[in-house]
Amino acid sequence: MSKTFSSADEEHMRAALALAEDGLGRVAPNPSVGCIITDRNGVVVGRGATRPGGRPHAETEALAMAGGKAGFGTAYVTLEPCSHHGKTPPCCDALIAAGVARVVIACEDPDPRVNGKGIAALRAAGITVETGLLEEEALELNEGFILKVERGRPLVTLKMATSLDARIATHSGQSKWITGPIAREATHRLRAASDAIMVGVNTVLADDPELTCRIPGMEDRSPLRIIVDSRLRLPLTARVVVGAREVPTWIICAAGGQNRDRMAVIQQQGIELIEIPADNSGLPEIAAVLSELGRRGITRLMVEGGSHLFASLLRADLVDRIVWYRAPVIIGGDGLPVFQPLGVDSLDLAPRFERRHVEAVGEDLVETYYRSQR
Ligand code: AOF
Ligand code: ZN
Repeated sequence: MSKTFSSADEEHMRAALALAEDGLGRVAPNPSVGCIITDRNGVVVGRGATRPGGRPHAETEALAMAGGKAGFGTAYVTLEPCSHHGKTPPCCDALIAAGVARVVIACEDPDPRVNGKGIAALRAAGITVETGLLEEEALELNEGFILKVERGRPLVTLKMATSLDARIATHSGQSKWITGPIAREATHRLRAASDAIMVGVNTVLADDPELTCRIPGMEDRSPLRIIVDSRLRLPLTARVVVGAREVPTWIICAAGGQNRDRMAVIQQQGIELIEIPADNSGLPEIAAVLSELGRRGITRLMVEGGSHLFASLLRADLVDRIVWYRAPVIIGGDGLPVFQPLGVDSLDLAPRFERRHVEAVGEDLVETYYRSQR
């Protein structure tokens, strides 16, 4: 099916994608959608994006801004408009009522409540519907939402900052700072675009991180923090514990065998404790952890360390993306490696990634990798 879209169509869809991108990290469990509405003369009269928390939907926002000027116009949406009566009325009905003549959609909504029914409803109302404009970009933007719907787990992005030789600390444990300030700021931006940040307890013990977004003006965009702490070793003095009433914080521990008093004390700090059955090594089973996060509505998970958690995710083939900051410094083989052993016996079994992007950030380099098709 080849469709011809004009350069104006593409420009409007790009604008809609940019609106959607800004919502990443604050709309879960919903997808972040962008919508541009033009009037019958092709003049932009409405812009909208899914609001923080996931509602209202993008189309509602854009139609409200258009205020009656959408008649015979076009709506550009990054995701198929919804057709279900959820927590808000269907966006399809709103577009039909507003009298738009044409709807251009980047990609379909995999949510079984929608999944083609939105497109069908618009067409049944006599609206011209065209799909697939900038589809790849839209699929990439929605990957967290799509994975949650299709596999019941969030998009998993590993973020690491290492030396040139993939070390995260010296043999004495010194790790501050391997990469420079620009790379660190970029990390905070990535945090803002995530629904949750996850680390292993060893990372908290070693670095006592805050795991918040501290870019001036973006402090309210800190995501949920999750610490995998199988035996509840986290000290109550850790920054993530002390600040748990300001920034929501969950601890994931192994189910059963935990000290009940310790659990109660942790919960009293405002922390949500989640018990997950352990695997053979006594750690919460990682696939079950991700399923539980998906069930709780997380679509975009950023994992910031450490080397054990990275290795568990890689071993289970649950890594979708890697954002790797690399500093021009060499620590050597006695330093702490970014990955604990993976037990790779032959190269064809090693998890392989595709490089999508390389960029200089100050003195450092950031490389972005996507898991090859599996
Ligand atoms: C749209 N535009 O901006 C978004 C959509 O719980 P509800 O009622 O908010 O419905 C959530 C579902 O709506 C979600 O799973 C997805 O299918 C769709 N999200 N749809 O038309 C939007 N965010
Ligand atoms: Zn909707």
